Amino acid sequence: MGFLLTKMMAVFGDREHKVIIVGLDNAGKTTVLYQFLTKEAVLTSPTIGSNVEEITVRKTNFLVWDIGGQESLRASWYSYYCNTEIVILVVDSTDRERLTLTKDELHQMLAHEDLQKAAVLVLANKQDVKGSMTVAEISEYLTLDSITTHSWHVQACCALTGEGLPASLDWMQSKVLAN
Ligand SMILES: Nc1nc2c(ncn2[C@@H]2O[C@H](COP(=O)(O)OP(=O)(O)OP(=O)(O)O)[C@@H](O)[C@H]2O)c(=O)[nH]1
Ligand SMILES: [Mg+2]
Repeated sequence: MGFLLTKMMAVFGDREHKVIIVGLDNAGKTTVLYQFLTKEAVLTSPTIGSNVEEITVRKTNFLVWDIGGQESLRASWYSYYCNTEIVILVVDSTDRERLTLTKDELHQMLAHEDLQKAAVLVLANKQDVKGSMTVAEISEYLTLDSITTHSWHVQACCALTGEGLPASLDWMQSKVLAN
């Protein structure tokens, strides 16, 4: 019976793994979501509420929620946390002024009880812009090395071209398959 179930899961795919995409407004979250889905850059406008899409990576199904990042919306991020396996934090690598704010949001999120088992993927987005912060700079500002309670990974990317996003999906898949 166990063998049959394993076979069926291999053929029809696994259950859905919940992912949330968070980050400040204008970070590029919606662009990331639709680049994951369509492999193209879409025209976006600020997200009021959320978008949700199913994304399949070699038979691993993710249900991906892209949540609006404007200040007034951040207070309700927590309502999306329940059962989340992966948190994607999108950072605008050109936005040096608000990196402290992103750091505060990240560490506040990690303290939430509904995210205790979640893994964190930090996307250093907008790497195409000249003078954008490097992965090393962002990791240092966000004090990622101090995170010992959650599994985390940081990835440089450009959501407009999709560069760095296939590697992100590979990491996400390896995380959920390891659980
Ligand atoms: N240069 C550059 N621009 C990007 C990149 N990713 C997104 N953008 C642009 O950044 C702007 C904001 O992108 P969105 O995806 O709407 O940002 P968001 O994080 O969803 O914003 P909210 O919904 O308000 O929280 C848009 O003009 C995008 O085209 C990137 O990698 N490089
Ligand atoms: Mg958006």
